[in-house]
Amino acid sequence: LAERKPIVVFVLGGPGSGKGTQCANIVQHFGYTHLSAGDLLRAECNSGSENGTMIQNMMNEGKIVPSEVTIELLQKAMLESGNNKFLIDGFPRNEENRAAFEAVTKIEPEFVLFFNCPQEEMERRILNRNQGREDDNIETIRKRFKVFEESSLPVIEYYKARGKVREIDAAKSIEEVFDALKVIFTTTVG
Ligand code: UP5
Ligand code: MG
Repeated sequence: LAERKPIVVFVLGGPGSGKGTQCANIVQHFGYTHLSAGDLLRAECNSGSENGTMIQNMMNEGKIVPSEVTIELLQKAMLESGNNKFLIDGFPRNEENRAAFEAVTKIEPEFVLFFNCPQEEMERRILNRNQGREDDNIETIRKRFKVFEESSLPVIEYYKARGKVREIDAAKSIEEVFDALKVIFTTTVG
């Protein structure tokens, strides 16, 4: 996979910050393939895989699934996509995810998008989403916020220290957020 020199952008931000919504916009305009780690894990559960129950239980608790599982799914999706430009949405979620992805794939992200959004707004959005996600209940939402603050923010700090983070004010409207993203994608990579 590394030999193909893929362009990888990590799309990070709290639960409900708008990662999936904006990745769909970026795909339309800039020809990336969108890989949501959460969506891949949900599909793995629904496929009846041997890990399905474990994944489901962890997601219902807002916990981070072991990185071997997630990285395997991401690598497979990248290879099968036939594309060489990827938005990896919602991964890496902790330091271990980050280090394992780098060690296994030898891929470093081009840059890292950080969707910064106040918690009250993210909570409102998730509670309004109504897509039947089992983790979209208030107890699990609170656990997801806690895991984000404790485990995922440090990953963003890691990349900030390396000058790789492009921060977005994700509290704005969908259109305004996409305008800001267009500037980043037209000035940073093709
Ligand atoms: N919306 C979007 N943008 C808006 C805007 N600017 N203004 C107003 N409304 C806006 O958006 C959420 C809702 O808000 C939608 O209704 C949208 O219309 C509206 P969405 O784009 O879906 O937000 P997103 O950031 O994608 O939220 P999501 O809930 O998917 O984020 P999470 O990070 O919580 O979920 P994910 O699927 O990535 O992970 C779920 C779980 O999987 C994790 O908790 C974890 O248990 C597990 N997981 C792992 O273990 N490992 C991984 O690597 C990844 C996931
Ligand atoms: Mg999402």
